[in-house]
Amino acid sequence: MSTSDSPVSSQRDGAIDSELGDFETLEQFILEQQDRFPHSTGAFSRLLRDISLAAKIVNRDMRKAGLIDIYGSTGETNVQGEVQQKMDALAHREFVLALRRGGECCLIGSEEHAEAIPLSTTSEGDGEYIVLLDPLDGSSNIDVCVSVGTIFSIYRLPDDYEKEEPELDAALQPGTEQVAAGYVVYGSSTMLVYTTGNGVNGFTLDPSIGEFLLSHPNLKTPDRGRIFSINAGYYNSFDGGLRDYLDWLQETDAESNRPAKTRYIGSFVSDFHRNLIKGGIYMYPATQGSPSGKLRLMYEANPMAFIAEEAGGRATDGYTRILEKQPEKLHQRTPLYIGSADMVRRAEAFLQGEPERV
Ligand code: P6P
Repeated sequence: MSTSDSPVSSQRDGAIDSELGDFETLEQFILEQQDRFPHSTGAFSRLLRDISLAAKIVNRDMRKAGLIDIYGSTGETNVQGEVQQKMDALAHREFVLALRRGGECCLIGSEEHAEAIPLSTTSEGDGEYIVLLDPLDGSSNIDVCVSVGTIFSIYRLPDDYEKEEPELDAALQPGTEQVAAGYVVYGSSTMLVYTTGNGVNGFTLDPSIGEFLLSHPNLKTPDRGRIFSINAGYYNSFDGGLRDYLDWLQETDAESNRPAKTRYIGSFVSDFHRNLIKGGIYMYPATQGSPSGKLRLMYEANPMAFIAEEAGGRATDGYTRILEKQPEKLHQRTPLYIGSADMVRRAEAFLQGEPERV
């Protein structure tokens, strides 16, 4: 009798199969994607590996934040004038360390650092990639166990860049020039979602083996949904067209599946991820407190806009496609309307005074 027929081995195999499943790891997926580009050197694959390593370390610390005294603030404020949380500083440090050690990144722009950070990495010279980073978005939610996230955007150092050491000007490229973008959501499970311009793929961390496993291949977002995410507390300071749009969403009309539902976590990554899967729109418009909006173009709006468009969605500032905005500063902000394409188009129509346009 072959062992594979014995009741014990078949039971054991069955248990093993159900445990491991036929999931593909992030590393295997990255290498497969690399094989599609015959001239690839593997540098980009190693860069993604470095980012996923830092994400696992941040995840590890996040899951025990209350036990290792990393709740609360550092007592500092970041370049945005916002109170810096201890986890913000820790996440920033982990990503910078991983990218420095990995040797594929030559410049980092981080929400947690006023200036761009050059990484002279190896004796053979610098890496060829630039990484823009929000190390931990929504971090004020950590102390109350609400999900948060990391957002990253990757550019190539321009071939004709002449300065010996890369500076900020090398990073100030429109979002259309991104070679990759992604986010990590530290939620009920930890997921890494990214695109390189060939669709969007989501990987769930299996902490028992320390691997991100392909759980959401070729993610597409619905053209419309029933969810809108906005801080309604600022309603009175919103543009009239936006107030009209919010009023429209809350009217009762069964044919157009209204009233819509409001869901607003206060963590952009979490609101974005839910809307990506279920359909919906996230809005952070210009307000009295944030006349240019609150979200940052380089390391929040652009990467998420790349992902949204790759998943069939849309992202604008109400008037201009996010990916086509020419950045002037590392930390510049932008109004942001992002998510299901039909919902973003309708928001634009209201903002532009043509509500009947769609
Ligand atoms: P408000 C977190 O600080 C953040 O940048 C986003 O993650 C979130 O959606 C937004 O700000 C929340 O801002 O003004 O509604 O508290």
